[in-house]
Amino acid sequence: MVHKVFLSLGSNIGDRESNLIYAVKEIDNNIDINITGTSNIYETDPVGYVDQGKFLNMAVAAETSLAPLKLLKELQEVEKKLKRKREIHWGPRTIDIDILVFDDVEINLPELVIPHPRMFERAFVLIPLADLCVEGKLLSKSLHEYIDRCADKRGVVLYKKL
Ligand code: GSY
Repeated sequence: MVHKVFLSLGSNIGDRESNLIYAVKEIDNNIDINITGTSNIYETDPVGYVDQGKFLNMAVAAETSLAPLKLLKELQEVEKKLKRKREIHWGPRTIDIDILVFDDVEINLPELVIPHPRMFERAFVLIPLADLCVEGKLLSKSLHEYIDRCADKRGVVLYKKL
């Protein structure tokens, strides 16, 4: 069975754009994951721990035959390949890959919550995601209505059109 998923990617260490592109290629190289769309890349002010460099963020749409936890494991392997070091909780990272949406499934496990619990409060997630969604709609919600309410929306700037 093929599942439709949306992922969020972010990087604020090293060559941030190369980190994102490498991660997208690695994900697509997985025989069980097929990337069907990539958003533009945005430069974004850090949210949470703010004393760190700006992020580049993007979103991808993909199809996968993997179950949610198996998909999470494969994405964590990609993160490991990019030698992610997380010295500070919510601090700088080479790459962060989050599963935002998996079909219309709801999952509440200690290691995985879907839809991503904070996605509708974060413009750095929603603005790239809206690039991928017809009429900016996902899970019957208007992403632009949520973006309007996001405190971080002014900190999200188009960096590169893909
Ligand atoms: O949740 C992903 C990591 N992250 C980010 C991010 O990717 N972008 C921005 N702008 N702020 C962030 N804070 C955290 S934690």
